[in-house]
Amino acid sequence: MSDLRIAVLGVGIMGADHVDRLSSRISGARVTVVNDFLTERAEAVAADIPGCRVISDPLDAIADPDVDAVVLATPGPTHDKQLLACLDHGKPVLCEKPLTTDVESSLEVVKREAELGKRLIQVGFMRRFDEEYSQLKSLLDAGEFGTPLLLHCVHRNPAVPPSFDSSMIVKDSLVHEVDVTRFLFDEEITSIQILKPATNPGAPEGIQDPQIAILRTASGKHVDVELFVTTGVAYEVRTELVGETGSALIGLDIGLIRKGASHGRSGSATWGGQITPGFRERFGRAYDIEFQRWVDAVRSGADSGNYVDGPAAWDGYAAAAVCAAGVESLRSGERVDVQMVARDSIPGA
Ligand code: ISE
Repeated sequence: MSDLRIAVLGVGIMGADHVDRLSSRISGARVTVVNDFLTERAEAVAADIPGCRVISDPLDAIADPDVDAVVLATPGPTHDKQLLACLDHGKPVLCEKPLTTDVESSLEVVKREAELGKRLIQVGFMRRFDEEYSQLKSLLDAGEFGTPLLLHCVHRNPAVPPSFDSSMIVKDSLVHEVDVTRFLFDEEITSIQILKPATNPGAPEGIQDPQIAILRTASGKHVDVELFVTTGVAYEVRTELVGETGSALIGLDIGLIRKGASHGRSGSATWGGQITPGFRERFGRAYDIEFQRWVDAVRSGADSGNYVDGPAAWDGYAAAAVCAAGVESLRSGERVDVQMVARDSIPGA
């Protein structure tokens, strides 16, 4: 079978990383087209990839006959148009979160895909492919903790881009715990409340950081998340699941543990390891697994019409609905119910 020919749209840090992984670590695929709103940036990326061209209009890149499938790493506000173009051309797409930036357009995308009777859209919630999250999910599904009851999550970033405001902490950072909750518990989130503790004096003026998010699921399970994105330290993402018969904790970054004298001197024993500097390092392997599984699913999708192996358009819509309620709670301080249509009201979703 010939290699899947992929267009990568958006080659900032994340998209350029994806071009690199598709070109060096993923089998069965090659990048034939890149696009970016900064043409020079796209040209610099294409120059390193044999057989890769720049197409300056994103919709032309999607339509190009030399493209079988698309990776979207473009800014969120452009996603709805680009996703609809992928659906119009029947091209499978791996879309970095968010699916789209508002609930209505996310629902529109879900409906349009369902009308086609094919599953073409995968959403880039990479944590589902991380080995520790996968292990936790397998233990949970095997009943190792009895009935799952609670999740305690920590999501800390050393810093965020200057464009980040308080609502981005919900839409760009908390969105991962929203997806993790739905993935681990296999149920929808029905309400959310954002608490606003005293802010970090080191955070940029006007940003509510840290935040505490309290989620409640359809069966009444409780999830709490500490979001703190200006720690100045390193990247820390931890999840503790508490169940009826036990608990498990992942994301401890326990690398090298060293005991004994250091530097040849006695009496100066050390213990501990490195903390991951950023999400690209922490989840690098998860991204590789995600991309390999997506490429394999797309290459074998024609018979079944399913070109997805992972979170789908519905998961992107559900995350958008929870985050919209989260932004509302950030404003009001109240608990806000999540507004979603029933999944079975959209046949095929
Ligand atoms: C970023 O976009 C990510 O997806 C990271 O995983 C998350 O930790 C960070 O807060 C986001 O800004």
